[in-house]
Amino acid sequence: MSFNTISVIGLGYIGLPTAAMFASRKKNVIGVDVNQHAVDTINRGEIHIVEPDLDMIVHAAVTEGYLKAVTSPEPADAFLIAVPTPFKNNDSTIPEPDLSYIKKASEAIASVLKKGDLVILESTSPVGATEQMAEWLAAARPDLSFPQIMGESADVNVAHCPERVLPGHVVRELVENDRVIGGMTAKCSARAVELYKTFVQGECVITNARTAEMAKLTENSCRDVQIAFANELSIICDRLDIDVWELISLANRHPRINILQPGPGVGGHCIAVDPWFIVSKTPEEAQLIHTARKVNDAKPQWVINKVKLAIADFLQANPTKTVKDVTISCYGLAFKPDIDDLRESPSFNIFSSISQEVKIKILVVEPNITVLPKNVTNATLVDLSTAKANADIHLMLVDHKEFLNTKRPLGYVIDCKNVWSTR
Ligand code: SAJ
Repeated sequence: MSFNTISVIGLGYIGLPTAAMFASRKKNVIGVDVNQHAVDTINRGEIHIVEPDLDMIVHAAVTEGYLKAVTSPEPADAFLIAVPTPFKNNDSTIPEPDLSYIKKASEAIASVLKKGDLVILESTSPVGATEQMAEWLAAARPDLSFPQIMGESADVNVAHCPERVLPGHVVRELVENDRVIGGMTAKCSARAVELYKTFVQGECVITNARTAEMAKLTENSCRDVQIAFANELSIICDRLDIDVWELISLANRHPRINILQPGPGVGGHCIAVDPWFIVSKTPEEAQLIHTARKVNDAKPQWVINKVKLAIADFLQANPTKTVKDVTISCYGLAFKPDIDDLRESPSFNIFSSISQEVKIKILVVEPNITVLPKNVTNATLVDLSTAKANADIHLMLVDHKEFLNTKRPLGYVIDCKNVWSTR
């Protein structure tokens, strides 16, 4: 059975581009989001998130009548759930995933489900979440059968197909990346492949739902562990007076070594989050993954301590000055290069801690924003040359393209990204 109408629940960084790609292939797409502002913006043919090329695709899809946004689900042939899976707001030392958005989304679509529909969970989820979602659907619709009981003859098919696209490259990666398809049965997988083949040019590789869930968590945990290795090396090298960047480039000349780059910490909404979904499920077994999280989470404080040491050094060398006379320039606040996203950013957190803990003057250069967030009051957003000319301490946090190939400033330099080569 083909899919004439496709519904995407959650119109954020993943859901909206996915909805737009189906619509660009002339499928009728109903996007659902609880955020009225997002719904209104999309229905005007505009977008409420920053992602290259997405605005054109959404504009065309809405204008041609293939994409509309609504606040409550309507009947469709396939439903893709792309809602957030944040942490629970509790005091646990191991953050636990909060599946309440998935529960709400499944309960919302349950009322419009019919025999023959396909439900896909795209949200990054702990192992077992797809089976749990199928239970919630079954509880809400006892008149329909689901794969956990009826297997291949179920009325409704269910699969987990995790998204794997890189922010900033979503439109291209949605089409080109291979896709992991984890159906609860073989038929569920086959139908999910048929759906994604509407626009996916990469291979759709079939597995079961639990393995698909774990595959996504594994990819991001693998990157987290590798970055933790680089971050730990940077701290060891600092103690041993070795240039970590030179060290890594030498080691990477070995044909089987490929060490990633250290930085001020790991940010974003995925790599610093997903490993916890493994650790919270298997705390005894996930020792290395847990340690990597701790190493990466500790790196911002290490950088803050470096800044404090630089201030103490500066004051010792300039005994007539006090803390209030010291100026620091911070270069970059986003969670990674060439984006404007300051959320979950170690660089922003470092900047914010310095501004709260140490009463020095702060200049900030962040080429991707025009104003500092409203809650920041004791820092000034300036251009690169002003920051370089007017600070005693220079803290390079993000290797934005505007900073590359610029001259190292005079004064104390703490370079977390090897932009100004010599330490
Ligand atoms: N980082 C380093 N050193 C490095 C590479 C990255 O410190 O060598 C830092 C970045 O500065 C940033 C963080 O890691 O703070 C994460 O950045 P990223 O570019 O590695 O990844 P994300 O979070 O933008 O996207 C990841 C991707 N996953 C993998 O590369 C395995 C993407 O494919 C996923 O779809 C996405 O997570 C997601 O949605 O899960």
